Amino acid sequence: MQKRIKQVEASFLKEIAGVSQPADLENIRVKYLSRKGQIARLFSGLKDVAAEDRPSVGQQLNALKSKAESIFSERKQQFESASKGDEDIDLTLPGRRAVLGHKHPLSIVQDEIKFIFRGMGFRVEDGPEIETDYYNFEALNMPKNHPARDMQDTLYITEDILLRTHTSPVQVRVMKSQQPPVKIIAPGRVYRRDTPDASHSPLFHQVEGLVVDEGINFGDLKGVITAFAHKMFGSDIKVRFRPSFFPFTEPSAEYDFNCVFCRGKGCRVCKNTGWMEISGAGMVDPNVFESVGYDSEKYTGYAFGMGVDRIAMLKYGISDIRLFFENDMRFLSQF
Ligand code: 2NL
Repeated sequence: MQKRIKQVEASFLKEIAGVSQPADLENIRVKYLSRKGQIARLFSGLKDVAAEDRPSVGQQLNALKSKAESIFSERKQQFESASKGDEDIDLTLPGRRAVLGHKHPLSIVQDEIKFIFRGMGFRVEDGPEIETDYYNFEALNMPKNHPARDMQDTLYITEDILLRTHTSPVQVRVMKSQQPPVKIIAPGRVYRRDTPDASHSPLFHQVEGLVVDEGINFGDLKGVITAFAHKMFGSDIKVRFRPSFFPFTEPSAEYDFNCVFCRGKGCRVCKNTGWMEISGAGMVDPNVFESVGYDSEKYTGYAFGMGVDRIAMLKYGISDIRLFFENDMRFLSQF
């Protein structure tokens, strides 16, 4: 009897493992688990077992029966869940069109700026948005209590940790880690404590450029900024530089492009001047070179800034910077 139980169990397990379609499963159910199946027949044979062995053989039979039933229902469920999927899919339905996203207008413009400068041999660098006072101010010739720090309203995290107010700290980090020649741009988010209005946002985007080598001069700076203006807005756009002051450059300048709407003729947007202020630039102050460990007798360099948000506003004719940050799909889907 014991031997019969083992045989039935072994052949049940073998057959159920080999099942490949629901009909096979039904055959196995009939063969083993039905009222006249092999397991039921084993139970019928129990009466011929010696009385003293009957309880233990009965137990073995019960164990076989419940094991076979649970393996059977597990297999049955596997088949049902596999076939259910097919029944739910109507293969004649047209497919769903995937909704494709696209770049944010600021990313489009930032990528274009990067492309133009890469084409002139600049490498693109980035760095942390949370900075220390040292990298954001101190190394840029703005010691504590320097009046120039009032020019920027800074968002502080602690007395020494802040949200960068420009991407210059990226350039400071690059200069501290490598000797000239350096030819880089640093694009990214910057932060100022400003009340938002049509032309101010506490978060905006900047690209700064830095070139350091022997014999770099202001003419190189003018050439690069002019080439950028031509590639970005067209070769009829003129560029002019006006004297200015920044603690980190000497001499310093602010630079203007011809108004991109009237191309310099004068219109409402440029208040009939024909010019639009873009940003600032200059020759890197020797004090900055000293704080990063460059020989300021041997090397000279220029640096410049530009506002990505402002350039994007000019390119697309957008009059309110806040539109870039509201994530209104009616605005964003136009780009
Ligand atoms: C502006 C325009 C500017 C720089 C940024 C710079 C960076 C290093 C050294 C020297 Cl690491 N200068 N950047 C220079 C001139 C202007 O940004 O209007 N800033 C207030």
